[in-house]
Amino acid sequence: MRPPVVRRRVRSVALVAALATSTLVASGLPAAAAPATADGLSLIQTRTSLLGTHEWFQQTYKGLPVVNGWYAKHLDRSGRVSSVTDARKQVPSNVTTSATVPAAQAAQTAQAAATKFARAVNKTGGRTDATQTAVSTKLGVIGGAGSRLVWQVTSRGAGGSIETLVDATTKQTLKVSPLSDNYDAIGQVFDPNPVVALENESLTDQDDADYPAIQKAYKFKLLTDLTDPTHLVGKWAKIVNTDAVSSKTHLFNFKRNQPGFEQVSAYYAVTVAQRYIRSLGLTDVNAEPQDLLTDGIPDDNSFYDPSTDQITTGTGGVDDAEDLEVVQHEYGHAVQDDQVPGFGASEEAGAIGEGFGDYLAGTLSLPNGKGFDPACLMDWDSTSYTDAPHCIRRLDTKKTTDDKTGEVHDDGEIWSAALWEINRTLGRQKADKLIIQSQFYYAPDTSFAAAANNVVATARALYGQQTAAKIRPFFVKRKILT
Ligand SMILES: [Ca+2]
Ligand SMILES: [Ca+2]
Ligand SMILES: [Ca+2]
Ligand SMILES: [Ca+2]
Ligand SMILES: [Zn+2]
Repeated sequence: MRPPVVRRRVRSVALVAALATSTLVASGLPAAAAPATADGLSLIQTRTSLLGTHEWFQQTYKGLPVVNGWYAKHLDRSGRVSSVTDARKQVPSNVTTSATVPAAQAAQTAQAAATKFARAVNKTGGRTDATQTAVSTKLGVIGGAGSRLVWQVTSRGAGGSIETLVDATTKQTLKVSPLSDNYDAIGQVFDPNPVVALENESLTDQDDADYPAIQKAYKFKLLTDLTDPTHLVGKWAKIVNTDAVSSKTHLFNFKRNQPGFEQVSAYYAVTVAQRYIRSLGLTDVNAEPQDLLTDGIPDDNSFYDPSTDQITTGTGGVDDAEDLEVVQHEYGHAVQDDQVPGFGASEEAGAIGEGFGDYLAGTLSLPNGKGFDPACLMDWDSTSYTDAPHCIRRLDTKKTTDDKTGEVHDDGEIWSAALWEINRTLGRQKADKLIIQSQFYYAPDTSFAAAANNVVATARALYGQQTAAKIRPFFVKRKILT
């Protein structure tokens, strides 16, 4: 539960002493009517910030929560109350606490009201499953004018969560309010791709058909961070196609034989990648809407163009954007280009670019790959041009610098193999944080050896000498370092 942002009033420090001694009297609340705790406040959370701690309390009335009744004490680092936030409501002492409307009836009333609300605001219009289902029904008291006992019902549906207040005496619906009011949409994707999802190496493109065997691979996913109410334009990804799809219902339900499918897939691939990078604490790494042009070329190829800062995906064989790993490989280039202007200005730097793109796709697929050959890349796109098992490249080759061919994708396997072993040894998040952080120090024309030294130095700075010593041998094994 989170206290509401609005309605907080911060009192001056001068008032703190008075509140501390006779809090309820000072605020005009009935001091006698709060048996649950001495002062009618129940501690719900304590947070530590840079300047002290913040104790948040739920206001109670005869043991029941007061809806939107909050109180917080802000303590400085020496433990002294520096200010309080008082968002309590007045509740007269004659408000009843025994409901005449049973919980089940209240839940039913709330579900109906919430479903009607969801349809009215067009959050779920056109969907067959607009229905809201009650997931929690609790007694509470609303304060202020019209103070009374209510059932506080939280319901959930495809369009999000809704809170409904039902009068516990008259069964009247008092208030319906969305708890998750944002532009998040829902769309279907393959995650990370059908070969991995269905663990089936015999699936083929079949000329972009939506055939029965592949339909089991569709997954509904939340399309988060949208900033446009109807288009796939958000904080981290932006579809720039001239045939960009739109939806007024927050539902982007396309099959793979429709161009909208690649658009949803690319939007999703980039947004989850950026959100993951941010979750590592790296909040300034290509932190902008990534332009995405899907089905932009007929070739069986995709690319990131640093001069336009755009990713373009092709339609040769399997449409490239149907495979999250293709999009995320390209996003790897966009990430490095954002960290180091002009990155890739030498053959080895170019190979590091390809190796990191592969690595990023591989590490992002780990949670959803169910352990099905996680070192194999672009398992679905590559069904068009490889024999089973279908991998454009792998993260676990035995390559060393002795195997260099001068072709950046081939040589990228030398780099990605070292990164992958770091990932398998340190764990995914620890390794990813280290590797992406290290890239800030790369020169645009770096060498394998210089970049490897950056990774080791970054490991030392982030995690200490032991970890640095643990990962260095992976570069030695590849003859990148001696
Ligand atoms: Ca397609
Ligand atoms: Ca960029
Ligand atoms: Ca393709
Ligand atoms: Ca894969
Ligand atoms: Zn590439």
